[in-house]
Amino acid sequence: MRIGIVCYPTYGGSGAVATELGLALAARGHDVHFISYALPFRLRGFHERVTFHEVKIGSYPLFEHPPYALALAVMLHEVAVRERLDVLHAHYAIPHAACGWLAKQLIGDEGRLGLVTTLHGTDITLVGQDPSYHTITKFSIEQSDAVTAVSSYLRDETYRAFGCTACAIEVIPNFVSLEEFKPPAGRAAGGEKTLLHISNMRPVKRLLDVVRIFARVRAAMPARLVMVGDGPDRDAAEREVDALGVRGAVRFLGKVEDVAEVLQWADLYLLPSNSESFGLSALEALATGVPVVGASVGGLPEVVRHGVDGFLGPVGDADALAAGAVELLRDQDRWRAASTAARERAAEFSTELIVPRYEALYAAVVAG
Ligand code: GMT
Repeated sequence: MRIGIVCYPTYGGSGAVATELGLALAARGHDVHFISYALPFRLRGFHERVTFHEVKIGSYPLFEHPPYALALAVMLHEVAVRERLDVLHAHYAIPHAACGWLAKQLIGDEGRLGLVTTLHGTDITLVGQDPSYHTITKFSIEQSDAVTAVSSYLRDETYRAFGCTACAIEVIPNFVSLEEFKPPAGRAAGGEKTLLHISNMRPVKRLLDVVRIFARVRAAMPARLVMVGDGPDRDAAEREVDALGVRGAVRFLGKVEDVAEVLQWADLYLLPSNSESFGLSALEALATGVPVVGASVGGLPEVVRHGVDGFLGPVGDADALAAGAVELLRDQDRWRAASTAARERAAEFSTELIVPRYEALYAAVVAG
């Protein structure tokens, strides 16, 4: 098939999933066209069946905010016609699903383009519910030929918030490459424990809780914290590190290209977010054999099994989450069992199991 993928290129889960999906589809023989305003951050190297189309946003002195969505719709239309796309897959509803719908209108009788939309998280739980975007988000979900959500939680939340009872949303969970994300060959037992957090450091990630959980763990055992990524809450987290007197044990690495390698350092992954529709980074940690400590809300309990491959506790309760972390790290046998279970759990979300579900969906959309 000839598949267009429109996504955000920036550091974040939806762009990561879109890119890994496109690469996996290309490896399975499809022609894949990525369309965005910059190269998606996980799209590295050369791939024979992959093409990147950069959206140019024309400026004009009148525009305080150049209309990216219009430039994107025009580019989607151009690519769809020139490359004879069968399917356009929009990742993150705003504005991609609406732009896909516009591109379809521009195509008119020139051909048929199937529009698939994948809902990822804050496009539904936060941004999409903002009155400025609610109507267009609902409309573009209803107008898509197929809609997927990355967890049952997100599907149900979409029905609840948008009331689009007519739209059948299929849950296709995120996936992970078990070859790329794998436990290190040998892990030293005992000694200093490494706790890891990776994110785009927005308020939803609760970075202060990450630091607070770590400080409590460090009071119980030798430990260090590695923070990967960047974003608006990084400064506040840096200040909390100083306030709690743990500066010597914390490293902020900034954005890292190869998160699979960094995960191999970790003994525990921290994801105490207010809500994760799925928690892709948690799945990647599990695949690396790293148990996860996080909040028992949103879609995270569909990925991490409390008491099996991690610990899930109340949002904002740093004491409870830290106690869970200490319990896991203190007992080497318990940690080893959780690590083994984590890898087994991740195998249920392998690329080989999940990507064919997207292929089947595309085929159904093309068949009409
Ligand atoms: O929705 C967001 O906050 C951004 C989004 C992204 O584009 O980075 O992340 C979401 O999509 C990921 C991939 O499907 C999920 O793993 C994340 O849980 C989800 N983030 C949230 O729900 C906060």
